[in-house]
Amino acid sequence: MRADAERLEWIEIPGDHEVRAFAQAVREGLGASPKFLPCRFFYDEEGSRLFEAICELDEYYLTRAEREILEREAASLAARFTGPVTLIELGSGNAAKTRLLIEAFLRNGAELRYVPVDVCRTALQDSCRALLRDFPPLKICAVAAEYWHALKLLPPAAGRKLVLWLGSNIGNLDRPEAVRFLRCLAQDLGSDDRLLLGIDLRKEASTLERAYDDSQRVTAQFNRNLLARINRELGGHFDVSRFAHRAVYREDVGRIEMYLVSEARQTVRIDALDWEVAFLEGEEIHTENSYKYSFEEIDELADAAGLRIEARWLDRHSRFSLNLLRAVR
Ligand code: AVI
Repeated sequence: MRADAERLEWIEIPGDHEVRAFAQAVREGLGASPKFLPCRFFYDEEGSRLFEAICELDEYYLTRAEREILEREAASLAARFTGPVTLIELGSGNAAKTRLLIEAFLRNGAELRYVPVDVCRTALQDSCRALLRDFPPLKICAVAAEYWHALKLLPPAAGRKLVLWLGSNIGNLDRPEAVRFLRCLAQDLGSDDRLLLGIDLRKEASTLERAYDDSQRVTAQFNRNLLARINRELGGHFDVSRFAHRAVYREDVGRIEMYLVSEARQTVRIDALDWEVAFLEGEEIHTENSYKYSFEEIDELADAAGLRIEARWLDRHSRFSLNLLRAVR
């Protein structure tokens, strides 16, 4: 990375705040009834690697559908922007799909700065290294933080701003929180700035449940990694094989719910918390919600957040939507 040092700026909150936040979340979530763990803690190094593997799965159609839209629309999207552009991406991961947009902007001759935001430091470092190598004109300012912290850490944008929130990451926020977060984003959008929002659509339960409980069991491993992470970082003594993965679609609320289910009555010690957690046989830990949206729900979401939809694109099977929004002034 040294040779590219002048093209890379790095922003993060110093100290071990992420480990402390994890310890606090584990104490609170496993002490609650019913038990839960926040899904943002999926993404340590191993979790990010497993998520990348999920994105390659046939059953997990979201990534391919969004990629298909970006392949089709990247050039016309980039053409909407003139002058210098700052591309801010929330939850950038390996930035694989973002490359399509970066290429399109650079092809247009735009002076481009990329601001990836991700909670996983390693994923961020790896993606920055690869992007700097592959796109010599690109400047990057990386922000290692979770979403809410990141909003306070973002550098001032040069030129027009395009905020990317892809992959239906918004689906992991409860609907009211999604509105609150979008409202904060909208406040920082000038009249020439835009938000590109990838949102997964409501569909039949069988397709959704296959996407979140795949035949190769990668999602099961991704889910169990939360317990493995407790073992690694907090001195937990979980036998992860004694917890089953469960994913269910609840049509009434329009969300996939993921759980880890204790297969036996058991007690697990967590050294760093000096604490023993008891599980009944069949007791569940709720680990993730992944909300799906109808077109009406997307319109309502935008409205409630002070945003207007300027364009909406779908993949050819109408499974996934990419929405271009601007702030209402
Ligand atoms: C990152 N997020 C949008 C994924 C989703 O679809 O909710 C996380 C995921 N969980 C299980 N598979 C993928």
